[in-house]
Amino acid sequence: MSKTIIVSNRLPTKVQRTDDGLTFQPSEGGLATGLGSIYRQGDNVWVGWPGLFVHDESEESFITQELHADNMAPVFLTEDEIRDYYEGFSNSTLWPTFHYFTEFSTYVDEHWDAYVAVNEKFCKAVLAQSGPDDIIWVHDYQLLLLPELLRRARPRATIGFFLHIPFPSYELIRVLPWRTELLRGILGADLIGFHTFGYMRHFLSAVSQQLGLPNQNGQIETPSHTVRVDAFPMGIDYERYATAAASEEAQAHTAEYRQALGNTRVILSIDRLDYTKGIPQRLRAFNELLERYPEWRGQVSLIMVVVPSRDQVAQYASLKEEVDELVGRINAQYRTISWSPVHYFYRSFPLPELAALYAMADVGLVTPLRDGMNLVAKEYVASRLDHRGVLILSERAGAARELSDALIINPTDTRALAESLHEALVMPDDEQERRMRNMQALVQRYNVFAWTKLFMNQLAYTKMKQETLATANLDEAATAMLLADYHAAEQRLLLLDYDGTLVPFHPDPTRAAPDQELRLLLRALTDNPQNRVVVISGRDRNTLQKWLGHLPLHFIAEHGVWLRGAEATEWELFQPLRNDWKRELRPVLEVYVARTAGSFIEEKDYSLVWHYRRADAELGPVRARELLSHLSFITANTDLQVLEGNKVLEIKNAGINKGTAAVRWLGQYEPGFMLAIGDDRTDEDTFRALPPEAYTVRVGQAQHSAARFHIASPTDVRKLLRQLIV
Ligand code: GDG
Repeated sequence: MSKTIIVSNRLPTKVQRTDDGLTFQPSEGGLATGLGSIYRQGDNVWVGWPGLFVHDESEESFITQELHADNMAPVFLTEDEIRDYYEGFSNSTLWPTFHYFTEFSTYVDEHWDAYVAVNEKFCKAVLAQSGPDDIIWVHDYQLLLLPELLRRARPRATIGFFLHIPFPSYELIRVLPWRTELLRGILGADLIGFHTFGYMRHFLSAVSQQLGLPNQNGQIETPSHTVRVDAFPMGIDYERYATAAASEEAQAHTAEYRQALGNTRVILSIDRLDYTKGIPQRLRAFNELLERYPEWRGQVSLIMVVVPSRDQVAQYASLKEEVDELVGRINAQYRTISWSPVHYFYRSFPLPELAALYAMADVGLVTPLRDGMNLVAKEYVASRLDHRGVLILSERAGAARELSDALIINPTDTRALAESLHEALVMPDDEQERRMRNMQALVQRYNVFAWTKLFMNQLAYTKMKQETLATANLDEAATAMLLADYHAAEQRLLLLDYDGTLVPFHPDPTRAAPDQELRLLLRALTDNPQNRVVVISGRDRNTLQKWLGHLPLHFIAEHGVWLRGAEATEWELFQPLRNDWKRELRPVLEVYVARTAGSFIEEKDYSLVWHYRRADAELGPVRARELLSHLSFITANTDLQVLEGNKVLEIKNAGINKGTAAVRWLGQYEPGFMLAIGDDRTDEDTFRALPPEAYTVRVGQAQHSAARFHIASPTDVRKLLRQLIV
């Protein structure tokens, strides 16, 4: 039976060295709770760093044993690794870049090297725990390379990846020197999850522009597998916060705070110290409120909990200074003997105290400049047992996509934010209740358990679909069978597509001429009198003639329009065809060339092709869709057909395709062995036209293919063909 392995930078337990020896403190984080239901079951396990440095082996094996009993497996990291991989690459390169703070990003090769090495270390640790068919769920930005490393080692494994922080626009990703490796790393997964649709869109766009891999409804075909990308907004453990707020302990704290604050209204903010959280912006807005609405002086306080974090990184130290100074200035200016404008805590609180603060706050103020999701906003909602209170939420937190009943603000708009604070403080009770109840219903339903279940179900479904739709890999066993049938047959027919099959795609199609290796290979195949080798291509006959005409090959050109036998000197038309329509349609294509830099028209005898491989990676497919719909309109009720190929649209006579042409060859020759290899939709016609015993092979990873097998690349195609000539 397969088991499930969770992987994240940190384990859900913090191991600490104290005077009394080692302590094991379970983490209270939302992720740990949500995934608790998974990793604690059966043989499942959570792999991650236990949070301390270990220098002797006996301590290491003690910690390993203790954690093992709780279904955890530690990855021990050194001080240097934490400095370079965690504080360096993760928190000083990826964190600022992914949160749109490129000005804080550092680009240090040694940090990258450490990042690669630690991801490899995690890979080893996961492999030690897992078998070939296990389910592995990797979390967050510290482990972006891990999915791909795991895929290489365990091609059949089911791998999920979830990013907890934003995925930014490609314009930021492209700044990273290691962008290609990072994107490839993530693409090792079968299912990739983000908090919002916007992050997902940015990722798909980056993959398309950086790696040239398009997507269809969030599905990307990589050479090795199909990847699904989707949005899974993370939730919280709703009951945990609702119960904590209702607990006697929390209520005692509330009473205590209330007594100290008197009738003062409370605005609450809680976050880790981070430049992404908009802490200074929030203080400026509060200051603005007191300036614009003097009536609130003495009436409302901001309780601001800031949890110390990452104090090793320079920007965090200067942010701390800025916050200290702003708080000092506001308090110095407005404080009275009986009232403090800002109650500032630079430490963390135990849950019952936190719950008491949530439960009593009139306003929950969440103002990040960027935030993947922001769970504090949801926790505030879950804690309001009286259905009162107003949430003010930054439009740039992932949570804003769901919590539309909050007052959604732009955190840099100080005046508007001050106005929202005022609006929240004067909001009538019934409106507060209506908004709060709506948000509570949503946060309760889409809680962290629902999130975990949805992701795991989608992961299983993605894998199941891959397996049912995918063609079989032409692996060693299948190749051996193919070779045996090939050798046993007296007559063999090989139908070989050209571009994307015998040669890789070239940005300029006129420069994809056969290299010497290919010419020799084709020569050797045709030297065997038992073989009949047909190059079956969409290219025009003159190009095929020029590039390969000197070899005793048979040809099908223009997707079946022209045929030429190896002995023949002339090309023959498959059937009489018209081409006067080209005069009318060419100007339409020219309009699209004029509007799409890099695209161009190829004219063949009986077809017109619009190529967009060299156009902008995002614009090309958009224009192609537009042109396709335009052409479908013009060609309706004619005998023309518009064909979508690999970054091309081709207009041609209907009813003629590679398949119909291939069948003619078949009828004339009656081979005992048939092999057809091709890489795109036009080759599907060939696959479908052949009898079931034929070896039909699609290049690349394709779902919904009529081929029996797939093979990774033109390099592998050549390798296979070489095996036929020995
Ligand atoms: C990432 C993304 C995304 C805070 N102070 C105290 C305390 N906390 C708890 C909160 C909350 C958690 O810390 C913070 O949650 P966030 O959602 O703000 O962010 P992170 O976990 O840092 O980071 C973020 C999240 O992943 C999940 O995907 O939402 O966008 O950056 O749970 O309650 N808890 C206690 N005392 C405190 O003083 N007990």
